[in-house]
Amino acid sequence: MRFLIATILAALAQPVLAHGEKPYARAFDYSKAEATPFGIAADPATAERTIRVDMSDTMRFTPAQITVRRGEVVRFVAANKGKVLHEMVLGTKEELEKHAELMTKFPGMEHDEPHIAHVAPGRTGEIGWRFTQHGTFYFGCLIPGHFEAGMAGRITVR
Ligand SMILES: [Cu+2]
Repeated sequence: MRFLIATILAALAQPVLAHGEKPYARAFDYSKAEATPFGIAADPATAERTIRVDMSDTMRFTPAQITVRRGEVVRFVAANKGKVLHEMVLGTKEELEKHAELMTKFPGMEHDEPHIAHVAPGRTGEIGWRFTQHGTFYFGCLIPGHFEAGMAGRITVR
């Protein structure tokens, strides 16, 4: 009986851990979101605005220039139009550059954080975010080689 319960629990836990369309829908507790220099994770269900960003195997985001208002909750929907894995990672320029370098050294590195959407080919991923500071921020694809090939975009917070 104890074994059976453990098996059922393991089976139930599986979908929460798997990379999916909305990896944080169930797993991430937005009330525990931590502030970063580029803002804070926010429940995409409360977003005032949805911004769709396409990702392609030509190593480009479309659009690559986005303007948001400080304080608004934005729901990014990142659509992978290519045939390889892409991801949308929010950050400062310095942070993305540092992270891209790490990814090149450790390509198997996995990370599930609310400012990152890993998206399989043909799928979409979601990020809910509130930009808390005025300024210029960035997003990039940190799959090894992609950021270096120019797979990045800019977010202006007004
Ligand atoms: Cu990519």
